[in-house]
Amino acid sequence: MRTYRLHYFPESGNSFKLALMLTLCGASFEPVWTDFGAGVTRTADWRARVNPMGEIPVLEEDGVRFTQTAPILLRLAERYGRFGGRDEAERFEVLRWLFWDNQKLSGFLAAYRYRRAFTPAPDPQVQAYLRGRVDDFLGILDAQVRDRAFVVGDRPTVADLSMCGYLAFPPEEAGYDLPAAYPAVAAWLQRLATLPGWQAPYALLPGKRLPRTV
Ligand SMILES: N[C@@H](CCC(=O)N[C@@H](CS)C(=O)NCC(=O)O)C(=O)O
Repeated sequence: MRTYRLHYFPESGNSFKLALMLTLCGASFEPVWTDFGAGVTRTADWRARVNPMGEIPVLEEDGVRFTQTAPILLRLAERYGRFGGRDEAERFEVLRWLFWDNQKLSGFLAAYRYRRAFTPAPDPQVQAYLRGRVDDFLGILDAQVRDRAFVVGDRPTVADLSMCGYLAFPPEEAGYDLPAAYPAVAAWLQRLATLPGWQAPYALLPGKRLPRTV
């Protein structure tokens, strides 16, 4: 049996993506809480020892470290035969949405939510810019899941697990009323939450939390 250690902090949606995938695949992991708020991931020591990219999450599989959630999710999909695409066309779609999510939805939503909920006095101009981008991306996701159960059709894939990473947290953190503004996204999240083994972010990512500003 493989052993996993996940370096994370509880507010990290990127960490949630991996914790959720492992859990849905029936794999357990040792949570390695990391003091992101104190700037540990910015230190030369942490970067030399854990991740030269200076990012959380880091997943250790049998002592080998891996970073970047998209390729890790794809690797786990292959390893467990779960949540991958069924054929070439689906695999292309999974990749397409994973790239989009990393650059767009998760990328901007993570920055917007972190400043909104965990940063004292964020710059309102920066927030307005980020919110405008997130609004656009949520509209794109809403259209995608309006007439299909999951992002790539009738079955959940790692594209869904990636894209829900920052949307599964308590709504007051990002400040979106999804059922009102993006009803298809809200319904899609509810479908994901019925997957056997699903757990909410703070249930999967325990430990000391950052002080919330909203
Ligand atoms: N594309 C990366 C994003 C990872 C990421 O941005 N992690 C955040 C925390 S959730 C981080 O460590 N940010 C530090 C920074 O941007 O300097 C992934 O999928 O793993």
